[in-house]
Amino acid sequence: MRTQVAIIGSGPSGLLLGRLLTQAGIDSIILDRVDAAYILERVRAGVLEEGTVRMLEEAGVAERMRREGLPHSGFDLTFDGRRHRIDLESLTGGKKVMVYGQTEVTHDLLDQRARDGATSIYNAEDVQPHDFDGEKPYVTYRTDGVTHRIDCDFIIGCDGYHGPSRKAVPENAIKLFEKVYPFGWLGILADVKPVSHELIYANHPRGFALCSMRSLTRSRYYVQCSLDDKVEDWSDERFWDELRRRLPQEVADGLTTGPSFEKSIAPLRSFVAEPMRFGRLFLVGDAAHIVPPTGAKGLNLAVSDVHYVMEGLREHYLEKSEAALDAYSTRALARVWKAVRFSWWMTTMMHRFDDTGPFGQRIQEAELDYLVHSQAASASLAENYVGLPY
Ligand code: FAS
Ligand code: PHB
Repeated sequence: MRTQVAIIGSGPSGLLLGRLLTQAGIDSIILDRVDAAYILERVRAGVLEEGTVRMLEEAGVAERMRREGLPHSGFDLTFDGRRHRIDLESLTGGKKVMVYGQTEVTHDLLDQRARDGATSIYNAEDVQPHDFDGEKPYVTYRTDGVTHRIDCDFIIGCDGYHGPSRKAVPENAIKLFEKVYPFGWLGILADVKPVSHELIYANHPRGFALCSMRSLTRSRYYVQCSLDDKVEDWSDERFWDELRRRLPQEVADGLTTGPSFEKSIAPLRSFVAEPMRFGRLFLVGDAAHIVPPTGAKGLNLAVSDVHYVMEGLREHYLEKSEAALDAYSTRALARVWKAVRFSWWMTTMMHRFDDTGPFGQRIQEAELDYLVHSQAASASLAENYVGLPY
């Protein structure tokens, strides 16, 4: 088998890149170790930056998002029993974010790829990139016990943190940066009315909490939890009780509770691999970087990587230029590190660490008090949250 671009990973970055390549008349094959149904079961991100919305519109897959998505012009910070709104729209000269679940984005991209009739190979075992330091890279994989080979011009690793692409790079050719946070996020989905029309990020001595949503009738809530916790340790009753304790009374009093239909614990880490290109292998999205979800950056960074690598592939095939491909890693990493910093900063300000203690709590509250009363500080938070320019 042969294609121009072999994409490993059928998550949002692989699917979006595949769609943009199809629109440009460039052939691609997407491989994934699981199937589409499994991918759609994952509950992940909820907030899209304006740049992500633009990319989905460019890909021609924004119609349902425009119909069902929730444009948000601000969010609340709560701390010390107080509640303050960060007015994103006024602080950024009109920018907003779009609340529309990653699951829905993936669904829309999967439907589009099917309409395009482009090739995706699911349940592909032992996918491996080869010879990407030369001019003739190829990918191997196994299905039904038979090993197959795909010859290609480029391999794009959209295979997430645990995928084979980054791991195929020789150790002496890659530099890894990592910070693991000493807590996780316990998240639930429940078909109950969200407690607020916008998101609420809560700092509390008991730990962080986040009130989000997927629609006006489906809520997404998170509480910071111990890494020793297991989902079975958290009944719905315990979750709702803990969430109430971490919110100001007027918010807690307005909470609508109900049975959760999804409950999971995600570990938090900051991670960056440098560089993001190795000959004809390009790392995109979670394959190259991971951020704690506090700043709602993970999915959005994957999309800006797709923007940069697509510019390079378009120039290679349509303009016979290598400039944008050669610039990919530098351009992508410049934006990645700013988002990694912002996500680390928000996580550090909002969460309870083992050594936070009473002094650390006061420092966090003082930083938040300064932030919500300073136009300059709020504007800095807002411009990072809506997404820095590509
Ligand atoms: P993905 O991980 O989405 O996709 C990678 C794909 O590669 C998967 O389909 C996988 O099956 C495939 N793959 C892996 N190994 C393979 C192999 N060996 N062979 C073939 N295919 C392979 N971001 C936010 O902004 N907000 C959030 O709230 C948020 N919550 C998250 C919760 C969790 C539990 C996780 C893990 C991540 C969360 N993220 C969040 C980040 C997340 O949204 C990612 O940034 C986003 O999925 C990145 O997309 P991709 O780079 O496409 O990687
Ligand atoms: C979500 O809705 O899942 C979500 C929203 C904002 C975040 C993280 C997660 O910062």
